[in-house]
Amino acid sequence: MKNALITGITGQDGAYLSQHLLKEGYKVYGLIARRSTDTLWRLNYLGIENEVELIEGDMTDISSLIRAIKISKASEVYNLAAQSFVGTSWSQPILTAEVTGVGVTNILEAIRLLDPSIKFYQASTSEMFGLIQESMQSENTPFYPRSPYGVAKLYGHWITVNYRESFNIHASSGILFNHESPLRGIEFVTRKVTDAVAKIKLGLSDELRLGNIDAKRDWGFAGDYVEAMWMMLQQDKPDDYVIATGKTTTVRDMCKIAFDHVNLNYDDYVIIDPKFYRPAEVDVLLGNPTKAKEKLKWEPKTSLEDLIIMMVDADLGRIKKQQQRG
Ligand code: NAP
Ligand code: G4F
Repeated sequence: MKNALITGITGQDGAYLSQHLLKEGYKVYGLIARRSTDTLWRLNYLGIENEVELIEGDMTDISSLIRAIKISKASEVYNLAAQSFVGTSWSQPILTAEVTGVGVTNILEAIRLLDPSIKFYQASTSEMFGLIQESMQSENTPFYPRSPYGVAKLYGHWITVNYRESFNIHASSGILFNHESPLRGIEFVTRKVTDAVAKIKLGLSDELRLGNIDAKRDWGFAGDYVEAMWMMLQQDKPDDYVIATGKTTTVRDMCKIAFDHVNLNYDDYVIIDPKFYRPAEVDVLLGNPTKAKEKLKWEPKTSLEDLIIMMVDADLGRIKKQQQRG
């Protein structure tokens, strides 16, 4: 049996990746940061809370990472932990740099010191393309990050490449475009929309305040994307891969899908609120997943329509359950 350690196990991707690795027969360990509130709701939602082993630690504390690698005896480490919300990266740029950027060096150093044969996955991002330099972004497109988050992730990406080249570590960087699910944090735009649509449909709200709805994203389903992470670590050689659908859609059209699903007109409820504009915007992202298709044999399986409908239905179900509980 193989052992895996996931940092960020309590996040959206951490939950789906745990589920996938358990299905593949792994013993799954997760790094859990100390919080005053419960962060296990996603593992709970998937019914796997008791199937994973949690080890306390923080990306900014290398001693805790060394301890987690020692306890887990992991042969694969998936580094998903991050301050991952772009908006927050302008209000907490130093924290974002320390967790999302330097945190990657902390875990790579822990691997280098303890056992450089451990395979490593870094959760890189399409945010690194930012002000896009090519209409469709591939592994060869130059980067131009537009937020403190994007800058921190670019550091994480390059330190991963550097440890691969310097120390021969099997370290791969997945450049994942936006991926969503019913487990997405409520602050991200898809989930903010699907949650609001459910509340409006059930008479609990009558408006949805958004920022730049002309922004375009290449959205896929998180459940499909975590499979690509695992596939990268099963390759003979480490490498970098773009994971995307190859389609881009405006926030406006994504809203339409969500409202249409419950027979409402988005125009009657959406209010543009400059409060949600960003100091610098990533206007459009569109990924070219050809390399992943050819080398990993990975393909996205879920359409944006199916994804948004899945999310609206999950939010409707969740709210109805809460109402029943009183
Ligand atoms: P997420 O839901 O925000 O999860 C982030 C995870 O990181 C949570 O488990 C969080 O723990 C943990 N974390 C935050 N600060 C930490 C710290 N100091 N020490 C230890 N753990 C810490 O993010 P996600 O959507 O699953 O994304 C997973 C990774 O992929 C992130 O690195 C993200 O930046 C990257 N990424 C995401 C997307 C996307 O579209 N989802 C696209 C490209 C790349 P708590 O639960 O305790 O807060
Ligand atoms: O859902 P978002 O907050 O995601 P964003 O900024 O693209 O970042 C996500 O995807 C990245 C991959 O490219 C990840 F690396 C990152 O960790 C995160 O998961 O915003 C999407 C778009 C933006 O253009 C934003 O300006 O939606 C626009 N938007 C418009 N109104 C809004 C809102 N975004 C949010 N969060 N809230 C709004 O009210």
